[in-house]
Amino acid sequence: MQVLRLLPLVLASLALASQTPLTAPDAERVVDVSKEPWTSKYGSQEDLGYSGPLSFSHMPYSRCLDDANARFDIAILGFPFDTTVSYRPGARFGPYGIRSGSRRQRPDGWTLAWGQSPTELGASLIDCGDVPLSAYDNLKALDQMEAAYTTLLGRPVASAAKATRITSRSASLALDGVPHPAIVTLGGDHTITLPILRSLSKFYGKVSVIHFDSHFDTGKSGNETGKYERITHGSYFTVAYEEGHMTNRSVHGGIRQKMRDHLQLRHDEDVGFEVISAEDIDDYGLDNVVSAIRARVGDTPVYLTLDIDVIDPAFAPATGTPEAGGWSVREMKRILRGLTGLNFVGADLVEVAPAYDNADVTSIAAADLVHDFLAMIQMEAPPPKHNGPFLMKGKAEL
Ligand SMILES: [Mn+2]
Repeated sequence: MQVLRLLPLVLASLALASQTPLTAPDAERVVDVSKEPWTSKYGSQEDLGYSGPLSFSHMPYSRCLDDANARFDIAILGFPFDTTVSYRPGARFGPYGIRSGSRRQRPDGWTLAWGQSPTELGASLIDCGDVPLSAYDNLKALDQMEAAYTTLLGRPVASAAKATRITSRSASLALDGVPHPAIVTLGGDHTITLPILRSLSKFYGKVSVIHFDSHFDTGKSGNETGKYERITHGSYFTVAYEEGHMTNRSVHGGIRQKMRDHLQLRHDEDVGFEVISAEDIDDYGLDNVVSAIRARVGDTPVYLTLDIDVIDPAFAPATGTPEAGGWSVREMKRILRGLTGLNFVGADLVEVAPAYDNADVTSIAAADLVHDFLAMIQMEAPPPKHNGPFLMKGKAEL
């Protein structure tokens, strides 16, 4: 008890001590890090796979909306939003989960499948953090997402227009003829794609959407519903099409949801989509699926959006509306490689809800797919097949 009575006195004297200014000579002391015990003996304070602040793949991190000096060609951006879901909530933790799943990745990670790493391809990469979104007012949150996305799209790029594929493509497609950064957004429930399309159309006009998902997401928005209810993670594409942000050359891949009736297909076509089902990969083969997607979007500006529920729940259980019978992660990765060289102006990965995960499998798969996005949107053409050890036999070097 005696000690407790003395505690306020001790705390007060500690506070006083911490307010005492450093003496001038110490404040001006020049520090040579290289001669200090840590650096001289062990080198730099490097992040390990399981340590460091949580940025995507240990990229440089900045709160870009606040930081006018942040310069980048490709930005990772988190939209922690999940208040328009129809089944299990939790995707507001998606950006955290995907970053967490990326801890063993680095942006210079080189793979046999790509024969490249995202950093080798030249674009300047940054993680711009998460946007603080209203969890109570969906219309406000949609406006916040559009404002944030438009802010970053309007920022000057880091590289000269002709220096990288990503900046030269952006300059050639943009309505103002100037290169704009590419943003890879981590969702969030799928409604986040609506404010993104609203923003992109200001810079590029109408875009075609490549949409990987087990669900159509082209539900009728319905005039009979209220202003909040009409925009959900199952209807946002209808709203985006009606508002004029999309071409009629979009395509779904991996669809397998149960429909109310076949008329849903007609409405899907009316809002600009062609359907590739989950089973088409067996009936037509993976290469034909890739060719069909490429032919569909052609040379239009392309936005890629991937709902993690396109992947079979065996590989990615942590999502809001799981559907059995999906593609494997390896199949999805192969399709993404096949799409390299299209006119990508941005991409997102959505609907990761880490609370339903087991041993981080969904987060790790999602982070790996985002790593693939970073190569896919930069390279000129798909990497050659079998760019692996079998072809290297008998070769002195790559
Ligand atoms: Mn879905």
